[in-house]
Amino acid sequence: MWVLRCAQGEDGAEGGDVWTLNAHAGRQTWTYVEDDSTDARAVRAFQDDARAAYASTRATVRHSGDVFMRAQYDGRRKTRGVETWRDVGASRALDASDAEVDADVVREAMRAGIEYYRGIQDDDGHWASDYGGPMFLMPGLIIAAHVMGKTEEILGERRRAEMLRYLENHLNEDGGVGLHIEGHSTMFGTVLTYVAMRLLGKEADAPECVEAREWIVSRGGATQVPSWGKFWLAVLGVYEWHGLNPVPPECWLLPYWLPLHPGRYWCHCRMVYLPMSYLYGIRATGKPSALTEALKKELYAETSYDAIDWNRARNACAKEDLYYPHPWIQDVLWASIMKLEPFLMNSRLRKAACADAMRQIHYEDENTRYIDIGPVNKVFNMLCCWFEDPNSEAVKKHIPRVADYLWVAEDGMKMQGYNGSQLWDCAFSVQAIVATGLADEYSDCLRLAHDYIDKSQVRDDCPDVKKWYRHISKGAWPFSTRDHGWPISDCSSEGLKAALTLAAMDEKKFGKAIPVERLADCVNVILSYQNRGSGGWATYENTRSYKWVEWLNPAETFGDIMIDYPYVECSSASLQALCKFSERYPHIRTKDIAHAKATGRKFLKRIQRADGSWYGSWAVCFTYGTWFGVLGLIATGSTYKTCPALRKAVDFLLSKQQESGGWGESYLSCEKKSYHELLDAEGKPKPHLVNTSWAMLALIASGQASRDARPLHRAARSILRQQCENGDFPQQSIMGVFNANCMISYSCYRSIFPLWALGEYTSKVADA
Ligand code: LAN
Repeated sequence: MWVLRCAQGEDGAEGGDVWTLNAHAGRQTWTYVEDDSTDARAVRAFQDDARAAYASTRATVRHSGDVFMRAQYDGRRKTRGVETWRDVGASRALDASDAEVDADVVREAMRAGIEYYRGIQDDDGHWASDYGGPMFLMPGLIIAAHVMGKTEEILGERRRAEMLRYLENHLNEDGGVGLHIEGHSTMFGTVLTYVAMRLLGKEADAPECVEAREWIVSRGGATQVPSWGKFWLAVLGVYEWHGLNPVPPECWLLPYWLPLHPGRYWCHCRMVYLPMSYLYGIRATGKPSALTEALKKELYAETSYDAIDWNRARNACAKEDLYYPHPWIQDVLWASIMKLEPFLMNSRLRKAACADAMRQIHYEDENTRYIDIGPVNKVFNMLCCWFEDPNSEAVKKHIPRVADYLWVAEDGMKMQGYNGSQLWDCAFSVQAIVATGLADEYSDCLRLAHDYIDKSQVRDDCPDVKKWYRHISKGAWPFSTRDHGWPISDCSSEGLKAALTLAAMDEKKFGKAIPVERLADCVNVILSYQNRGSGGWATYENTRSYKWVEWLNPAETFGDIMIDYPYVECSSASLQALCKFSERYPHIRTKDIAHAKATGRKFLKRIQRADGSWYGSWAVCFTYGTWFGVLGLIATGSTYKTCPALRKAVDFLLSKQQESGGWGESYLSCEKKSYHELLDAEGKPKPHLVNTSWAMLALIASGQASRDARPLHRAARSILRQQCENGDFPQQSIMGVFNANCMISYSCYRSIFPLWALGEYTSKVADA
């Protein structure tokens, strides 16, 4: 089924040609369609407005996520109920008072919110949304397509035009580009964007290129780019391989008992360094061309390319990019391996190691239906397959799956951080809508969502899991789609929580419950994820090695990437899911769940900070972590009266409430690991709908309503005040994060969490 959404045609194109989004079993693909129907014309007119509005606000709010990702939602909006809430709600909600908000007002606001949100639900039951943010992903794809000589086939003219628009839109005022859309300029972002713009056809003397080049060269040139940037440049043929620290594929042949074995790394790290090691092992380099020769001249500060000191370049990194500086031990290690490299290069060992890496790459491709675990290894794996055999079936299967990562919005076409956040958003959406108490009115929407949850559960393990360093996945839920299939602890848990919620509702209205055997499979996965040592849960696998392995982290821009650490989010979600399951099926895995509860609870308490908060690793930041911490404690038996840890957490949250009644946290909290208030242009605290909702959800769960409901009334007002006339909520600054330093957009959060918080507000506060 084709869905017309934000359409972004070529400037000046005739008729109603539009970008359309196709969603099937969660797979999202954007296609440019020539269409002259009235609908298409209307959508095109709408997209032109959105783009113009975006372009005009960009100058002033350049890096604030405030203006992004609004327009794509309006294609199918429904407006029933909106006027009512405006009339009844806004005027009363706006006055700043501590009094309870009238229940009818809240209900009308929630209705308007759900009406809007269900209008953008896809026919397969999930909510498609923009999962962009990082700026270092798309250039890799553009470089790969160029090296493969398949720019036309992989990117095409329409995509290239939108990609160029996107890159230009995210140039900072100083001419550079950040690691992510809201970040300060970095060498990584700027060099890769520069190369991408040039490969997309922009001339070196275009003003955007001149400015970006100036940014690069004035800071020492592309030798200062972090190691992942160096790697891409080497593949393109505009950087020398001996100017890179080694990535020897032989490390895969080490015995697994070594804590340093790559099979023990965090799966994202492992899956990126795997194809990198193959490409490094064969020194995979694109053909030289006039353009690559030109780039060799443009990117560097030295008088000529031949004058570059590659040995010095190996460890060079611009200060703007340095988040995790190499410890000296790494420099010693790489220098020693560099000495061995000439002997390894054409050896039989190298051949065997590359063959082994290639087998693992094919395994990953086949078990994710060529989507791969993430956008980085997707592109590297495709390139490996091409270097192995440019005419292979593998290359043919890879190319159509590029579309799964591309998203069009008013800022242009971007490469997303994953193939979407489908299951994750859907599982939260179900819980949020049910919490509003309006489920009966929106049973059609929940029934569809139920279908998505049902269909996206992973039904089997991958073959020979141990041999390929994989964890079990039968019964798990993925973050995005079943096709992708990598299991995750908290996605499984939120999937299970949503499934259990729906299973308790009328089957005739809300769809058939998932059979208990399949829910028990999920419980089995969640239990298997708990780490014996810490008692906590990591993301995709168990923690397989020690924290000190982080010394080997070669990626200067990312922190905490080497092993899969236990996190408050994953642990709390797992505990909540296990407890919810136990309530409903007290006789299944009783002992195991009781043990997990007791040890998991200890873990949560142990990692709570002295100020009562928890650091959130996957969204901004302490409000997010503390929401999980609080719900985990409550699920495992805490009450405000009996648990000092819970009381401390509540005090922490209350201490951060702004005068406006909301909470607002800056992404700097993630980077700096201390609480940073979100500020407006004048430096005053600014509320964020999503932070406000997390704080509210935690406080309400702790029983705040019966102690002192006034902070909750003020928080509810803050949310209501910000709702848009059409029932939507504004997209505010970026809320997702990974590896402490890179931000990523969760565009559905602005709908899900305010609804959820208002829902809990009406039920719990009214009851108190
Ligand atoms: C994600 C997205 C989802 C996220 C949650 C489920 C929300 C979290 O609770 C656990 C971690 C997880 C699964 C997660 C890990 C890191 C990911 C995969 C991402 C943030 C999406 C993109 C990111 C990935 C590492 C980006 C590619 C970049 C590299 C540095 C390899």
